[in-house]
Amino acid sequence: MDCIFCKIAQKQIKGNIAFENDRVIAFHDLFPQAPTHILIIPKQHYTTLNDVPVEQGAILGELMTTAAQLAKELDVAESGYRVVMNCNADGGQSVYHIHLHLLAGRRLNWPPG
Ligand code: DGP
Repeated sequence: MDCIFCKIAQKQIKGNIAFENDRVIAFHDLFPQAPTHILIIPKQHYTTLNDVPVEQGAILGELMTTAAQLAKELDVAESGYRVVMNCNADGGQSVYHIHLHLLAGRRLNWPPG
């Protein structure tokens, strides 16, 4: 499968890795939209959020708790941060391997564009 994030997870392409365990890997976004912009992905390929079976939903919780842990380590947990998962075209998804964005380090606007 020709998936750039699978290749990063499998170390076929170099990523600036912030965290890794058996199930998830987190790396810095190539085109950061904030001073801190990390992508947290499952190592297993799911194309969109729609493709995660309910019985495998625990991985989504792990993406979130990994984001919170990274926010603490990067000292942005108290100042604040945003976690976002875009889904399909109207959601702004451009890479079709699910990923949670962790954005921090500046005041983020709401509503998003
Ligand atoms: P989204 O639009 O939600 O699918 O976000 C995809 C993000 O992935 C976007 O912020 C840019 C980032 N990105 C795209 N290609 C690469 C890559 O090869 N390496 C890294 N680290 N990030 C990438």
